[in-house]
Amino acid sequence: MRSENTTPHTSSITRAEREKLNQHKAAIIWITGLSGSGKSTLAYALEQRLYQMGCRTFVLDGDNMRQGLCGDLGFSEEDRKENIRRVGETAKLFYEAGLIVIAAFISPKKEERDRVRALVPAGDFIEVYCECPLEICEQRDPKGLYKKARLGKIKNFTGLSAPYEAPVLMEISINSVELNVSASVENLIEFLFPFGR
Ligand code: ADX
Repeated sequence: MRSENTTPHTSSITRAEREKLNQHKAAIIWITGLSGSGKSTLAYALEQRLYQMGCRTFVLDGDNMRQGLCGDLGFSEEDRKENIRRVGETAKLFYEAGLIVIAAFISPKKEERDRVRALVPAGDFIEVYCECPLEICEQRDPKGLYKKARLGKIKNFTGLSAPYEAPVLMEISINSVELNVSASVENLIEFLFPFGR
C-alpha cells in the first residue's frame, strides 16, 4: 500500500552501519498472546535486560499504541487488522533505525503476524508466543476486562467472543505459567545471543 505520486528517499546511512554503531543487529521481537498472558510484563522486562547489556531497544505495546497512533481503532476484525498494519510499519521504522524492537500485541491472526514478518529479512522477525491458558488469563484478569466481557460489557473480546490463532511455528514459546519473568527473559536472551553479546 502506498500513496499515489510519491517517491521514496534513501538515507546514506544504511541499517548495517547503524547496527555496527550499536554493536548489535536490529530485530523485531514480536510477542503474541491473549490479554493477561503476560506480554507487556515480558516485553518491559526483556527491554530492561537488553538495556543493561548495552542494547538499543524500544517497546511497542498494544495498550500504549491505542492511546495515540491507533487510538481511533476498536476491536473489530477490520480494526485489529489495521492496528497490526500500523504497528508493523512502525516496528519496521524502528528496526530500520537499528533498534531491537519489542512489540507486544495480541495480534490474534496468523495472517497479520505473517504480514509483519514479511516486512523484514528472514531471521530478523522473531515471533514469541506468550503462552498462557485462557482460564489462567481470566483468573489473573489484571485489568478486570474478562469480568466486563463476561457481563457483556465488552464485545469481541479475544478468547471469549473473538478468535485467537495461537502460533504453531514460532521462533520461541514462553509459558508464563511455568516460568517466572526472569527465567522467561533469560530464555529469550539465550535465543537472541546464543554465543553471548
Ligand atoms: S490486537 O488484537 O489489535 O492486537 P492490542 O494488543 O492492540 O490488540 O490491544 C489489546 C489490549 O486492549 C488488551 O490487552 C486489553 O487491555 C485491551 N482491550 C480492550 N478491548 C479488548 C477486546 N475486545 N479484546 C481484547 N483486548 C481488548
